[in-house]
Amino acid sequence: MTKIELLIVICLALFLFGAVCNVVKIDKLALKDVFEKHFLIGAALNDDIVSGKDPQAAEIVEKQFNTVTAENVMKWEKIHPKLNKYDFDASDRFVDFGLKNKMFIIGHTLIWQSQIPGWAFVDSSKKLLSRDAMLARMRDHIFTIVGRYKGKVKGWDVVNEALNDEGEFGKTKWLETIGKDFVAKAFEYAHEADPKAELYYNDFSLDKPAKRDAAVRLVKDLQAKGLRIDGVGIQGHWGMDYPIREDLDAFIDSIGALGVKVMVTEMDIDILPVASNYMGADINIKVDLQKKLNPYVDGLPDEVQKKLTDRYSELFAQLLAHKGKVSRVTLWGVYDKTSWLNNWPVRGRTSYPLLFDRNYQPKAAFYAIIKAAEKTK
Ligand code: 9MR
Repeated sequence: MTKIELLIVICLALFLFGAVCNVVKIDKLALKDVFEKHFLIGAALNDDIVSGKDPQAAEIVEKQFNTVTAENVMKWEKIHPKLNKYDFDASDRFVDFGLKNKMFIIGHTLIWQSQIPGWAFVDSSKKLLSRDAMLARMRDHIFTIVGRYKGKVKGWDVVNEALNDEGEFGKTKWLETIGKDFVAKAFEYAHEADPKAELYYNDFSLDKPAKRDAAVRLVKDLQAKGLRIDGVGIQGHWGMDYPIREDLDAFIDSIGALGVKVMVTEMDIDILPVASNYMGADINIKVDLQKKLNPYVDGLPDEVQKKLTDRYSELFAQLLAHKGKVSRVTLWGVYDKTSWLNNWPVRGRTSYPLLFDRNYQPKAAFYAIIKAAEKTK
């Protein structure tokens, strides 16, 4: 063997060794370790994951995440289906899963106008409850649930989606029965029920200036009343060109300046065509419309996958650049197949919004956000 040949063999061996090391390293990568110095990282869990029906998803969660949120099982209609009946089977499973894995457990959500049965707001003759009666019902709900998981659930989305895009309180039964201080009352009761639990306000579109300013006012109002509020969650149901960079920066800065935590609580990125752009389309092109709205049933073309990957990378780089201000990022689901976005705003689509694909494999976006973290000193 000549010297040159020997050199080539050595280089080749080194290259192969490097590649093998890389594969092993990648297999060992866990998001919770990669992001440890930056923020908690987690996912919303459905009941199949915690009940053992979806063990592959559970394995991903156990390996990758250090915080979990209940996707549905703690919502009023599930946990408190009838006036004098609470159902804790699924929520207990969720909390036990989080405790077993030593995770930061988030309860979602105590007060929301959706996924709540109509009886919650009326008396036995179907008359809207008085303010006092509604407050009593709210207190009972909060005390029963927060009390049960005292010391176990570390943070609560106390109020969800109370504001509208104009920066006013949305017209809800909570507002109608109690008045504007329903938010303050919910925080007051939650704190009484578990004085150590962190308490959050959670909403979508908080990057929009009017809604952001309303959230700032809401936090200041609670603080002025001497109530505990630990953080604001921007849900993070984002798209390829939404939110715009400046607005997200402004949201993080303005909430951060109030001395409370900023969290991305329900992150996913929708790359499917925006359904509302097709509203009012000619009825004759209905079949065509199905195809247009659901174009990737057989998988994502490479160039679309790349766009999604770049978008994840860009958004994580932006969150990381706020050094220490963002305390948690939670993905709204574990893998694409079970994302709510397969059925919203159009039912039965094949969507690709998360970091793991339909076969439980990490996507390019998974590696891209790891790179983004590695680039952040
Ligand atoms: O992901 C949840 C989905 O399974 C439910 O059907 C839906 C019902 O409203 O709620 C979804 O989660 C929502 C969350 O609780 C609050 N923010 C918006 C989320 C997506 O709709």
